[in-house]
Amino acid sequence: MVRVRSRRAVGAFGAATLLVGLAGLIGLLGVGQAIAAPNPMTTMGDAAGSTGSGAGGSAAASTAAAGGITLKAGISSVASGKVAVLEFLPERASVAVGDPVTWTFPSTEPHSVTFVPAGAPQPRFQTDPSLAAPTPTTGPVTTSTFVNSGLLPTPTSEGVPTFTLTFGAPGTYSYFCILHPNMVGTLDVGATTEPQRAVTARGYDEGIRYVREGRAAQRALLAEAPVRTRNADGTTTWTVEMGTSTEHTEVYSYAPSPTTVRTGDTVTFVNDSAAPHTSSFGGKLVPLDPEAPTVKAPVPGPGPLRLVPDTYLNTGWLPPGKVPGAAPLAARSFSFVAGEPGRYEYVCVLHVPSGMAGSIRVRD
Ligand SMILES: [Cu+2]
Repeated sequence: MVRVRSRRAVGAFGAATLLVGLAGLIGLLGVGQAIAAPNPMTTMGDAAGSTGSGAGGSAAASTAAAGGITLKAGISSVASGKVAVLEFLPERASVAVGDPVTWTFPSTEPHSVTFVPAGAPQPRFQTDPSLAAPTPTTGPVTTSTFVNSGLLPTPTSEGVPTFTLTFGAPGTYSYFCILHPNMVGTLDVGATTEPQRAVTARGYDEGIRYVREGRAAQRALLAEAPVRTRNADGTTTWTVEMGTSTEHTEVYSYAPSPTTVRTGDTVTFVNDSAAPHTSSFGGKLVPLDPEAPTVKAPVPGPGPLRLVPDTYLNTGWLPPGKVPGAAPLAARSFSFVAGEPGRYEYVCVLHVPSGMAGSIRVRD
């Protein structure tokens, strides 16, 4: 399986305030309160991290009240310190034939819940963008059903979107996310539905483990000293990593970041992660749609580009490096030359909702 991790996300340009620590961790997972609450189901909608609860929350509650279970399709939050868990939580659960299974989509990163007929290949958003739209079912799911939630949340989603299915025949069903090949879940459909409390607790344990994994990778990345190379002309080239990846997470931090560079220095962004990223300068001039041609391609053209204030400058999508058959380093790198002094803010258009942003200060 090709382990390309691509991302598509649109959203408001959120403030990248980081609330690290245990409170952030619990806030991210949300399930701490869910476990403690008398009725876990009614709090599932609040277990949404930064996105808050909404219509989806009450939908999940009413669904669960009917005897089904509720799972999460990924978790992430700016409050978590820019770590996104790319897993279904819990990864495996049991449900009775006919009982509803509801997935909530509390992540700032979009995901899908997609079932294909047994033995059929898994389609990918990267090769079939039409999969972003849902393909609903007309009845209970069987092992020969194709059903796809589409990518959720969408750019216009309010609250926490949910997706509910029932199953018409016993069996072991595996499902996946069209964006994240590592994201695979299993449902054991049979005679009994396990208690929501057990499902929630297991999802919580898995989520905690994965967030810790991502946070450790993030700490290691942020602890690295700025990478610099002296050039023959006396300038310096600085290398900045665009995030990093672990088995279950993506970390949306630019690092190691030089605090200050001099006019004439070069800043080279390199993507060694498992997801595509951009470095896009220009503040309000940066388009919010990752799929826009002016986001996918370098603007105004191939690098190196000179940093100019109040100007849209864009690397285009730099492909991931931590995947089999990754693009060569040159194709995953993009350079800017520091222009006049000032502070230059940049974001990853794909991961703005996850707080992926940075800045470069240029002085003479
Ligand atoms: Cu990104």
